[in-house]
Amino acid sequence: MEQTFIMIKPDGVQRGLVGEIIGRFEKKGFTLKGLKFITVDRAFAERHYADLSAKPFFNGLVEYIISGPIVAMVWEGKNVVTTGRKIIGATNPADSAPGTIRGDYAIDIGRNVIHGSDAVESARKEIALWFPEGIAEWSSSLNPWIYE
Ligand code: 3AN
Repeated sequence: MEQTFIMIKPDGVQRGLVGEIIGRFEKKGFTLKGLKFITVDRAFAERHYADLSAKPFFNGLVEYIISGPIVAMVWEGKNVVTTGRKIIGATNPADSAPGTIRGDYAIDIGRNVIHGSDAVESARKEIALWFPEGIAEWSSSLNPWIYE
Protein backbone atom coordinates (compact mmCIF):
# COMPACT_ATOMS: atom_id res chain seq x y z
CA MET A 1 0.00 0.00 0.00
CA GLU A 2 1.25 3.50 -0.87
CA GLN A 3 2.83 5.68 1.82
CA THR A 4 3.64 9.37 2.05
CA PHE A 5 5.65 11.60 4.35
CA ILE A 6 3.72 14.46 5.95
CA MET A 7 5.30 17.10 8.19
CA ILE A 8 3.46 19.71 10.23
CA LYS A 9 5.91 22.63 10.16
CA PRO A 10 6.79 24.78 13.22
CA ASP A 11 4.07 27.33 12.42
CA GLY A 12 1.41 24.61 12.30
CA VAL A 13 2.56 23.30 15.69
CA GLN A 14 2.75 26.78 17.30
CA ARG A 15 -0.69 27.67 15.98
CA GLY A 16 -2.30 24.59 17.49
CA LEU A 17 -3.20 22.94 14.18
CA VAL A 18 -1.78 19.47 14.94
CA GLY A 19 -5.09 17.88 15.90
CA GLU A 20 -6.95 19.52 13.03
CA ILE A 21 -4.41 18.30 10.46
CA ILE A 22 -4.17 14.76 11.80
CA GLY A 23 -7.98 14.69 11.93
CA ARG A 24 -8.28 15.56 8.24
CA PHE A 25 -6.06 12.65 7.20
CA GLU A 26 -7.77 10.26 9.63
CA LYS A 27 -11.27 11.23 8.59
CA LYS A 28 -10.38 10.80 4.92
CA GLY A 29 -9.66 7.17 5.74
CA PHE A 30 -5.86 7.11 5.60
CA THR A 31 -3.88 5.12 8.15
CA LEU A 32 -1.27 6.63 10.47
CA LYS A 33 1.86 4.46 10.30
CA GLY A 34 4.49 6.68 11.94
CA LEU A 35 4.58 9.83 14.05
CA LYS A 36 7.18 11.76 15.97
CA PHE A 37 7.42 15.19 17.54
CA ILE A 38 10.96 16.49 17.07
CA THR A 39 13.15 19.49 16.42
CA VAL A 40 15.69 18.99 13.64
CA ASP A 41 19.08 20.65 13.23
CA ARG A 42 20.32 22.69 10.28
CA ALA A 43 22.21 19.83 8.61
CA PHE A 44 19.12 17.62 8.71
CA ALA A 45 16.82 20.33 7.35
CA GLU A 46 19.31 21.00 4.55
CA ARG A 47 19.23 17.31 3.64
CA HIS A 48 15.44 17.27 3.57
CA TYR A 49 15.36 20.33 1.31
CA ALA A 50 18.52 19.46 -0.69
CA ASP A 51 16.61 19.76 -4.00
CA LEU A 52 15.90 23.43 -3.20
CA SER A 53 19.47 24.37 -2.19
CA ALA A 54 19.92 26.70 -5.18
CA LYS A 55 16.70 28.64 -4.49
CA PRO A 56 16.94 32.18 -3.10
CA PHE A 57 14.54 31.27 -0.26
CA PHE A 58 16.57 28.20 0.81
CA ASN A 59 18.24 29.75 3.89
CA GLY A 60 15.00 31.26 5.12
CA LEU A 61 13.22 27.95 4.58
CA VAL A 62 15.85 26.08 6.60
CA GLU A 63 15.70 28.70 9.41
CA TYR A 64 11.93 28.31 9.52
CA ILE A 65 12.00 24.51 9.66
CA ILE A 66 14.56 24.41 12.48
CA SER A 67 12.82 27.19 14.47
CA GLY A 68 10.71 24.84 16.58
CA PRO A 69 9.35 21.33 16.92
CA ILE A 70 7.64 19.70 13.99
CA VAL A 71 5.38 16.65 13.65
CA ALA A 72 6.79 14.07 11.23
CA MET A 73 4.36 11.43 10.03
CA VAL A 74 3.91 8.53 7.65
CA TRP A 75 0.41 8.05 6.26
CA GLU A 76 -0.71 5.07 4.22
CA GLY A 77 -3.52 4.41 1.77
CA LYS A 78 -4.53 4.14 -1.87
CA ASN A 79 -3.12 7.14 -3.82
CA VAL A 80 -2.10 8.78 -0.54
CA VAL A 81 0.73 10.80 -2.15
CA THR A 82 -1.50 12.56 -4.69
CA THR A 83 -4.56 12.76 -2.47
CA GLY A 84 -2.43 14.00 0.43
CA ARG A 85 -1.20 16.86 -1.77
CA LYS A 86 -4.81 17.69 -2.60
CA ILE A 87 -5.75 17.74 1.09
CA ILE A 88 -2.76 20.05 1.71
CA GLY A 89 -3.44 22.41 -1.22
CA ALA A 90 -1.17 24.40 -3.55
CA THR A 91 2.31 25.41 -2.34
CA ASN A 92 1.41 29.10 -2.31
CA PRO A 93 -1.55 29.61 0.05
CA ALA A 94 -2.68 32.45 -2.23
CA ASP A 95 -3.50 29.72 -4.77
CA SER A 96 -4.72 27.02 -2.36
CA ALA A 97 -8.42 26.31 -2.62
CA PRO A 98 -10.63 26.86 0.43
CA GLY A 99 -11.18 23.48 2.05
CA THR A 100 -7.51 22.55 1.74
CA ILE A 101 -5.23 22.87 4.77
CA ARG A 102 -3.18 25.72 3.29
CA GLY A 103 -6.30 27.29 1.77
CA ASP A 104 -7.96 27.37 5.18
CA TYR A 105 -5.02 28.13 7.48
CA ALA A 106 -2.17 29.88 5.64
CA ILE A 107 -1.47 33.19 3.91
CA ASP A 108 2.27 33.32 3.10
CA ILE A 109 4.22 30.75 1.05
CA GLY A 110 7.01 30.91 3.63
CA ARG A 111 4.59 29.92 6.44
CA ASN A 112 2.53 27.29 4.71
CA VAL A 113 1.97 25.02 7.74
CA ILE A 114 2.59 21.61 6.24
CA HIS A 115 4.75 19.56 3.88
CA GLY A 116 3.72 16.50 1.88
CA SER A 117 5.83 14.35 -0.46
CA ASP A 118 5.29 15.23 -4.11
CA ALA A 119 5.78 11.75 -5.62
CA VAL A 120 5.95 8.09 -4.58
CA GLU A 121 9.74 8.08 -5.07
CA SER A 122 10.31 11.23 -2.99
CA ALA A 123 7.99 9.79 -0.32
CA ARG A 124 10.20 6.69 -0.16
CA LYS A 125 13.33 8.84 0.24
CA GLU A 126 11.76 11.16 2.81
CA ILE A 127 10.40 8.29 4.91
CA ALA A 128 13.88 6.70 4.90
CA LEU A 129 15.43 10.04 5.94
CA TRP A 130 12.96 10.87 8.71
CA PHE A 131 12.31 7.35 9.99
CA PRO A 132 15.66 5.52 9.62
CA GLU A 133 14.65 3.30 12.54
CA GLY A 134 11.65 2.10 10.52
CA ILE A 135 7.99 2.52 11.32
CA ALA A 136 5.75 0.47 13.52
CA GLU A 137 4.41 -2.59 11.78
CA TRP A 138 0.76 -2.77 12.43
CA SER A 139 -1.69 -4.14 9.95
CA SER A 140 -4.70 -1.98 9.64
CA SER A 141 -6.99 -4.50 8.03
CA LEU A 142 -8.50 -2.83 4.99
CA ASN A 143 -11.77 -1.31 6.06
CA PRO A 144 -14.53 -2.50 3.70
CA TRP A 145 -16.40 0.75 4.35
CA ILE A 146 -13.44 2.68 2.88
CA TYR A 147 -12.09 0.31 0.22
CA GLU A 148 -14.22 -1.72 -2.20
P1 3AN B 1 5.71 21.90 -1.60
O1 3AN B 1 6.02 22.05 -0.14
O2 3AN B 1 4.28 22.28 -1.92
O3 3AN B 1 6.12 20.58 -2.18
P2 3AN B 1 8.15 23.04 -2.78
O4 3AN B 1 8.79 21.70 -2.60
O5 3AN B 1 8.26 23.73 -4.08
O6 3AN B 1 6.59 22.99 -2.38
O7 3AN B 1 8.73 24.03 -1.71
C1 3AN B 1 9.09 23.56 -0.45
C2 3AN B 1 8.85 24.64 0.55
O8 3AN B 1 9.63 25.75 0.22
C3 3AN B 1 7.42 25.15 0.56
N1 3AN B 1 6.54 24.34 1.37
C4 3AN B 1 7.60 26.55 1.09
O9 3AN B 1 7.60 26.54 2.51
C5 3AN B 1 8.95 26.93 0.58
N2 3AN B 1 8.87 27.78 -0.60
C6 3AN B 1 8.59 27.38 -1.86
N3 3AN B 1 8.60 28.43 -2.69
C7 3AN B 1 8.89 29.52 -1.93
C8 3AN B 1 9.04 30.91 -2.18
N4 3AN B 1 8.89 31.41 -3.41
N5 3AN B 1 9.33 31.71 -1.14
C9 3AN B 1 9.48 31.22 0.11
N6 3AN B 1 9.35 29.90 0.42
C10 3AN B 1 9.06 29.08 -0.58
